[in-house]
Amino acid sequence: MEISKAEITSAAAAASASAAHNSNSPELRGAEILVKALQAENVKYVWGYPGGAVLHIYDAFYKQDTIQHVLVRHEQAAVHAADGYARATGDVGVALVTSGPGVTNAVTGIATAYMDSIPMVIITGQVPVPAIGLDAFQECDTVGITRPIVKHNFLVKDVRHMADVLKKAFHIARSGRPGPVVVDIPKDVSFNKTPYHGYPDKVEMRSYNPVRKGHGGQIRKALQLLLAAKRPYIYTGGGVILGNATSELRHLVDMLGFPCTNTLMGLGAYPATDPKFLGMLGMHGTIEANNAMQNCDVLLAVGARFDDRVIGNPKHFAQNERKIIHIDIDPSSISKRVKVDIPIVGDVKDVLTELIAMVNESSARPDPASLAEWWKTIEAWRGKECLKYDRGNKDVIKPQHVVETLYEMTKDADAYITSDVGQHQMWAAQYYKFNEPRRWINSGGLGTMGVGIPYAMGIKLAKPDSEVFCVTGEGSVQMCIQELSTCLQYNTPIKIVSLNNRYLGMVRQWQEIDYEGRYSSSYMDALPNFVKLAEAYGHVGMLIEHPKDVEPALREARKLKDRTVFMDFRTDPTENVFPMVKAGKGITEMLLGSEDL
Ligand SMILES: Cc1cc2nc3c(=O)[nH]c(=O)nc-3n(C[C@H](O)[C@H](O)[C@H](O)COP(=O)(O)OP(=O)(O)OC[C@H]3O[C@@H](n4cnc5c(N)ncnc54)[C@H](O)[C@@H]3O)c2cc1C
Ligand SMILES: Cc1ncc(C[n+]2csc(CCOP(=O)(O)OP(=O)(O)O)c2C)c(N)n1
Ligand SMILES: [Mg+2]
Repeated sequence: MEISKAEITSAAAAASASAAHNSNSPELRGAEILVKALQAENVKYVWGYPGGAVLHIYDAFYKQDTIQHVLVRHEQAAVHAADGYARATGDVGVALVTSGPGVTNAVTGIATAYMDSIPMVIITGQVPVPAIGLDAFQECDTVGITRPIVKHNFLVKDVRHMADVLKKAFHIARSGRPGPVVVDIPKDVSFNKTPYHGYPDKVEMRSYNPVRKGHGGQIRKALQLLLAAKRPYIYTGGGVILGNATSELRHLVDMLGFPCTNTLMGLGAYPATDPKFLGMLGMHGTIEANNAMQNCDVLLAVGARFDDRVIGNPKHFAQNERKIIHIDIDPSSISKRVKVDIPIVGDVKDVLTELIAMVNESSARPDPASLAEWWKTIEAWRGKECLKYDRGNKDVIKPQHVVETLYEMTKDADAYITSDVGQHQMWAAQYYKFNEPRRWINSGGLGTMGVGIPYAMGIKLAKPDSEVFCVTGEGSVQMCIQELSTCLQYNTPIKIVSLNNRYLGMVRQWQEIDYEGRYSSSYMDALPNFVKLAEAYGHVGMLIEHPKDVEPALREARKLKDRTVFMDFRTDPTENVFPMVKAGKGITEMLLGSEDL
């Protein structure tokens, strides 16, 4: 996104001029202005890791007591924890890292947030302005490195710009299509003083004005299409959650009686236990969700971006000439991968509110006979029960059984579920029925192994009375396992549900299907003793090897409210995730079980 640096400079110059006239303005260091800005933005937690370039900032943190700094064990986890906090609360997540290696360690976290459009501000230390470009100690080109993975980034070269830049950073992060914003602060800028005349209360950027309200004419056209549809389908994604529009979505779906699906990022936007919900769609979606996508005649896409994991082979998807309506706040998301008929650029909450008002005003309703016929077809697909598995197995723990048991035990509880990346992530998405938004926290776009523990600890800090479970695999969990130490220091007792299949299971599954079972480097040998490892970090470890022990173990772990518990479930190493659409196939060309291999 382009925001002219001149705008920032001129605003800052005006600000400093007005400050010069105001002799009462106190002189503050850049680091102190940063703290004031974070306080003005109501920031309660910052996850970070210190180093030379940010020592003035850490000193300013030491002198205040409204913001809690959480010292993580690796910068990647600082960004993930702040990201998890943002996903669960809807607030901007804030992380702080030092220059050079602090920044490069944070890159994975920033890219993860960027791919899923998560509002974040990442403060990075930089070498002093005169040293920039001189291969200074711990120097790296943060603005250059992060440019492709941020919504925007700033290098603050003058302390007089500090307050203004931070105001803009928070505004950009949370408005429009949200995303991470990096603010790179050289050490001398955090040390230098300038008169401080308060945090700006308004932000104006000529070059950045995201549209909220959709075009009335387009919404009306969409309504006409929807009401005339014979086989309508509502496909919704992360945008509904990001835009806090779940109640509007539910209202619309209920009014129309249409079938509805969510992407991996949209789970919880529509209640999974409602019969109008067909389950997740896509590569590991249900038969009914994928078949409805392929066979509908009018598709309403709401805050979803037609990801390749969702539409499969675009040629196959295009075989059906359905009419597509697409609501998205980001014009660049529209017709990016799939050509749409009625684009509506706007905020999902505003647009759905208007659409609902128009439905209310209109006396027309979808033809009940066609809709009933469509539902009959869908129920036949649903009748195939594509998520059934060997439920009664008494010998080996089926991973699906662990997730289903967790769901049954916590469905009425105040619970958050994070996950890592792999088979376990898909089983969690398929078998845990999310009825509320912001309860399912995972990395969809970048698919970053290692997010599970940091996400969970970020959420637990903000929601101390909620139960937070991290469904993970023995591969992923080792990527940020050092954060068990942070969990102890900050008393964030989380419950780790590790589906330990001794394999990089998702890789093994692809090797089984596409590489004739040549399991090249996907077996996890020499795993640590996770029980002892958990204990070494001061937590509780449990080894669960038999199906009959699954439920008692989860019950026992939940009782240990104040302890972090690592549950090492030894699951079936040969289990695969079904349904599955192989790469290059159409979304209805699903493998339904091992008999299809
Ligand atoms: C192992 C693995 C397997 C996967 N398999 C699947 C699968 O089977 N099915 C699946 O669905 N995904 C799957 N994914 C996830 C997939 O890669 C994508 O992350 C996901 O499909 C994208 O979801 P989304 O379309 O909802 O987009 P998001 O990334 O959530 O994007 C949200 C969209 O909403 C828009 N938006 C944001 N805010 C607003 C607002 N206020 N108003 C309007 N619009 C807004 C944005 O501009 C954007 O276009 C898998 C990921 C992994 C790692
Ligand atoms: C950082 C990172 N490296 C590699 C991958 C590729 N990858 C996707 S799933 C997976 C295996 C995950 O193994 P595990 O955590 O044990 O989960 P399982 O699939 O066995 O449930 C790998 C290596 C990734 N997504 N992220
Ligand atoms: Mg595994």
